[in-house]
Amino acid sequence: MHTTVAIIGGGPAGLLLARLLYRAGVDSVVLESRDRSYVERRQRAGILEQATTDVLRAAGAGDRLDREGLVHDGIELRFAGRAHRLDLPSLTGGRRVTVYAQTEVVKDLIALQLTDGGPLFFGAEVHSVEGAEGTRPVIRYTREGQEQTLTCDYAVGCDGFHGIARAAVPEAARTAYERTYPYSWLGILAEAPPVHDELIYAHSARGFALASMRTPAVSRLYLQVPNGTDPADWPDERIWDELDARLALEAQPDWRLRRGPVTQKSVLPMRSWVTEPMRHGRLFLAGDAAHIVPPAGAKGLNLAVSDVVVLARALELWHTTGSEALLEAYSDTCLRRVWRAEHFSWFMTTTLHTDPDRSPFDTRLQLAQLDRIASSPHAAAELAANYTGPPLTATG
Ligand code: RFL
Ligand code: PHB
Repeated sequence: MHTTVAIIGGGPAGLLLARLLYRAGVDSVVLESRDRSYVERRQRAGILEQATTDVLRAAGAGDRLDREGLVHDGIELRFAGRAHRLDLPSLTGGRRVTVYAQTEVVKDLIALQLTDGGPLFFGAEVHSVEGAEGTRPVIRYTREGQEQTLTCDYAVGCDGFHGIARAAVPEAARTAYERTYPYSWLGILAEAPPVHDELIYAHSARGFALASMRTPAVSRLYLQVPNGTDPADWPDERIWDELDARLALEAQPDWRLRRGPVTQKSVLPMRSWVTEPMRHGRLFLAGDAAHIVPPAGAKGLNLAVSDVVVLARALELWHTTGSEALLEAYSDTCLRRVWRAEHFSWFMTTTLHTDPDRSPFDTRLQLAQLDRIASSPHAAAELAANYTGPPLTATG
């Protein structure tokens, strides 16, 4: 089989790329190793930047997003027992974010692709990408126990951090930049209405906590925990008690989260990581296959979306005119936005978490920084601009 663009991975990056290419009249095939229900259920991101919702709408995937997505005009920072709201539109000239789970984005894109789009194969595990330096890369994969090959004009690795596409770039041709952190997140999904109508990011001496949501009836909550934590050591009541303690407000001693049945519980390590360049010959990397951010900045899914928007435009230009100009620029164009998001995600992480090796001096610096954000419109505007994300322009 031959296709114009072979897409490895059917997460948000691969699915949206397929959608954008289909609308631009460029053939593609998506190869996804997992089955459909696994991909649709994987609990991950929750916050979509304005540019991301604009792209999803323009791609025809905006109907349910517009009906069910929760548009948020603010976030709350809690530290030193006090709450400070950042009003996103007034700080950014009108930009907002939307709470709409990655699971729902993925469901919408899969449904569209299967009813009106190119081939999307589940259970198709790619083993290798060969010939990226030539004119016709070859993808080898297994599906239904059969070894298969797919040739293409361009291959795109949208196969996430643990994918195989990156390995097709010789080690000498790539550089990785990495930072790990001495803490993880314990995340739960609970059938309990969110306690507040906006997200709460809390700094406390006991560690970071985040109160997010999925729907008006479902909360998504996170606690900073040590690396290597076993979720079994955190019975539900212990989690709720700890969340209450970390989110406590001095002026409202009776403030408590609303509790409900916990339906999912997992521990997520965090890391910052970028591989450069994001292209090798006719192989491109997009989304988590090329870069990872710690989740406190809510940027991972949004970066995956901005990468594939840039790539779809570049492939469309090549397809209609033969010009490779935008393909040549792809890596540099994306990396600019990627490094901005890396910096912001690192900043949110290190400002809000309790480092086990911190000194009291470090904690005072964190509090001084948070106080600056709460009291200076300039500092607040900088955070709000990063949180809502820059617009997607022709140059990324
Ligand atoms: P994905 O979603 O990992 O998809 C990769 C797909 O490739 C498939 N695959 C293969 N297929 C074929 N052959 C192979 N050999 C393959 N190897 C892998 C996999 O099965 C999978 O389906 O990468 P993608 O598309 O780049 O999307 C990236 C996002 O998933 C990720 O950045 C976000 O979830 C990060 N993230 C957040 N991002 C946000 O923008 N806002 C948030 O609020 C946010 N919160 C989060 C997050 C990530 C989290 N975790 C679990 C790390 C919260 C959490 C807890
Ligand atoms: C989430 O709802 O999963 C979420 C929200 C904001 C973040 C990270 C995760 O910064």
